[in-house]
Amino acid sequence: MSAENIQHLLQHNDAMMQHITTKIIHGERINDTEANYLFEEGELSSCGILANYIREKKNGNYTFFNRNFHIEPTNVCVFSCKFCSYSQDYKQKEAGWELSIEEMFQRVVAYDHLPITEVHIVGGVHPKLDLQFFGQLLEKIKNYRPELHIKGFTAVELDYMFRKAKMSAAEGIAFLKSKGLDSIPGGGAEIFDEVIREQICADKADANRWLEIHEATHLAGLRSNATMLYGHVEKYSHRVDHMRRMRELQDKTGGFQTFIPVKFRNMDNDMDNIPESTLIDDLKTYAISRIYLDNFDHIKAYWPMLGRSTAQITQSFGVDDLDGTIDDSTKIYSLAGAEEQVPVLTTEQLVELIQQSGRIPVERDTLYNRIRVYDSSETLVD
Ligand code: V47
Ligand code: SF4
Repeated sequence: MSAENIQHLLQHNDAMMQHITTKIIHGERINDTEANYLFEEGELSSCGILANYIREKKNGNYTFFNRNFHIEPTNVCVFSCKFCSYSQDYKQKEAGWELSIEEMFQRVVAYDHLPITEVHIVGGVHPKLDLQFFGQLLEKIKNYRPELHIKGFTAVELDYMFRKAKMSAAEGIAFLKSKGLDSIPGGGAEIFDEVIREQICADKADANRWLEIHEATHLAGLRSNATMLYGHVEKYSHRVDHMRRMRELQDKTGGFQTFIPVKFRNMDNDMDNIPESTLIDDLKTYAISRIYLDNFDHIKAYWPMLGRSTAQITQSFGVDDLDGTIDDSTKIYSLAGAEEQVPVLTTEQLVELIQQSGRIPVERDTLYNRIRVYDSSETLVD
């Protein structure tokens, strides 16, 4: 079906669309001009057909998910990103929280009898929580549950920890790896363009530093993810520029696992006058990222932010991975006006949601090893 649809695009009355389609059929990468063209002129349906063709070529009819839970050590943050509805120092509107190592450890203990495979640790940048503190936390979790994959700390958090410890990125990553860190998440990338970054998150790690930390992570043998915060003050060309820098690093290291377009939500932050992106823009952004990032294996949608129905539809626009599973209690999105104020979905519900979209759910671990493939009739019983 996907191949038949793409053949029709070769007869499209738009020559650029025919050209892009031919490239994709031959497995060639599109350039920045072509990506910009898709954003500016591409019809949603055409972008969807191309993205779905690539998605099915790379990942068949499978949609991945994993069972994880979040720990947010603190919402106190030294930075002042304008889109953030979360940071306490900045908003000074409610008491911040700061969890002790023991309190965070007890969150892990609470999952003792549940078959989760990953803990995702991410939070604000607290001026007093340092590399040694987080090293101790990692060590305690690793000693207690060695098989639990620890995905922790955005490049922004790491930048601050490493600078304070006077360590290079390579030294800092090596230290955290020795304590139990297994991979790093994709947050903090926002939009790389320097002028836009100055407007939305002027004081935190810049694009080069974000890329440097991810490169050091890959060179240390750990994988990481990449994100893009879209739908605020940036132009389409900034999205393409952002993805180009990701694609270039991926060519160099191959260390990224997945790309996650993150929709800007405008509730209760300093950018609340900016209207949110439309569903059409959301779907096109997923689709074009799938088309452009030919060296990324996976495109992930974060369902608590988009809502369940939109997350279902994204699976026809390049997405092959849905994040946010059994107990996603992260606050950064619900405070910004995410669709799902209490983002909790049982594994059974997530499996059903994927099956309703005509895809085959696959439970994966963080590194995309398959744990369980659900055939069309199967739902979870444990
Ligand atoms: O970088 C903050 C975003 C990100 C808002 O790697 C907002 O598996 C929308 O990157 N509207 C951090 N977004 C979270 C993140 C992430 C999420 C899920 C999975 C993974 C992964 C990574 O949260 C920040 C920022 O872009 N964010 N405020 C807002 N108002
Ligand atoms: Fe701090 Fe992250 Fe919020 Fe920026 S987005 S203010 S770095 S918590």
